[in-house]
Amino acid sequence: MSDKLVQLLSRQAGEYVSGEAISRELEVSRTAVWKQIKKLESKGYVFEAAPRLGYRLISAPDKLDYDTLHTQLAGGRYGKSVYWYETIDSTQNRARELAEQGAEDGTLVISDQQVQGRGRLGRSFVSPPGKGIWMSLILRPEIPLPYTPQLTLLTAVALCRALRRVTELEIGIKWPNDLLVEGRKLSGILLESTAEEDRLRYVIAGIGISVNLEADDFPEAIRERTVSLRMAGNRVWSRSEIVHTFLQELEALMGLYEVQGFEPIRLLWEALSVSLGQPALLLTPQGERRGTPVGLSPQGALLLQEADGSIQPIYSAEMA
Ligand code: BTX
Repeated sequence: MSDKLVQLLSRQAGEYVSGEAISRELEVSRTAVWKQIKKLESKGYVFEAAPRLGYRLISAPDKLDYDTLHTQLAGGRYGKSVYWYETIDSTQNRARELAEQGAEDGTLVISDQQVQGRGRLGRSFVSPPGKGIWMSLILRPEIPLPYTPQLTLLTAVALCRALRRVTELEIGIKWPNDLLVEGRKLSGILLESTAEEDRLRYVIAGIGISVNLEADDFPEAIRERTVSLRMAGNRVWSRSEIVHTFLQELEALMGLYEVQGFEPIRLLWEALSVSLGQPALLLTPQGERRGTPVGLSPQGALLLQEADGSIQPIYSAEMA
């Protein structure tokens, strides 16, 4: 029935169709029509309902399926192998299993929905179906173990550049790895690495992007702090185009990093950061620190200028 309803409204190309006409054509009650509309909305369809006029279809959900990704990503360094799921606990878990089984550098695990999407420090990451990008990339970089945090910064730069390229929205990086638009969080990056005797075996770069979510897709507790590209740009975006553009940017930046080291990445990160020059409170494992972030060190630590004028490198912290 929901297919028939979509067909019927699509035939009218954005025009209103009355609830009565729909219920007549589909031979169901008007309450049943309303229930189907609600069900389709939860899958990413957007309708406008107006008293007396009925319903009209504004947009259909964006498709992110295996075939589209497989075709679009063939030929690149990242995403040569794609593992696509309709629903999964967390793409991080699946990517780790695949990495342990020897999956190659650049293997991409992506799911339309996650039921246990996770962030840092045990926080959860909201990952509803049909509207976001929830993916994990297996990386096997040949770098010394202490350089691993540089990859978080590199991933954030690649993602920020890709999202700006596709949407032309003013997206910035909040240290270390959140992407913000209009001061609200749009995307998070979670790098989990596995080492053996001081050698980096692999890194799982988990990336969550709230692409086409609506405000009420976010739980109330975080609604004020979060945003989607759809909310910021007032339109539905193609998720496969974003994945493709991000992987292209990542490939270019990783190439640069392998040849020239962290310096060019550091400069790009600083140019895209919204954290520099703003007084901040940092929660470090050693306690609270206040100051103004002024840049990144050559290794990738955040340089925090404290009240006495001294500049301290911060390697890991939460920015309040
Ligand atoms: P984080 O701990 O920095 O961010 C988690 C916080 O972000 C939450 O506490 C909440 O405030 C906010 N948040 C939750 N869901 C969303 C959302 N959909 N959009 C914007 N903000 C949100 C950041 O952790 C790292 C997140 C990585 C997520 C990816 S998704 C693919 C992969 N699989 C997986 O389980 N995690 C990663």
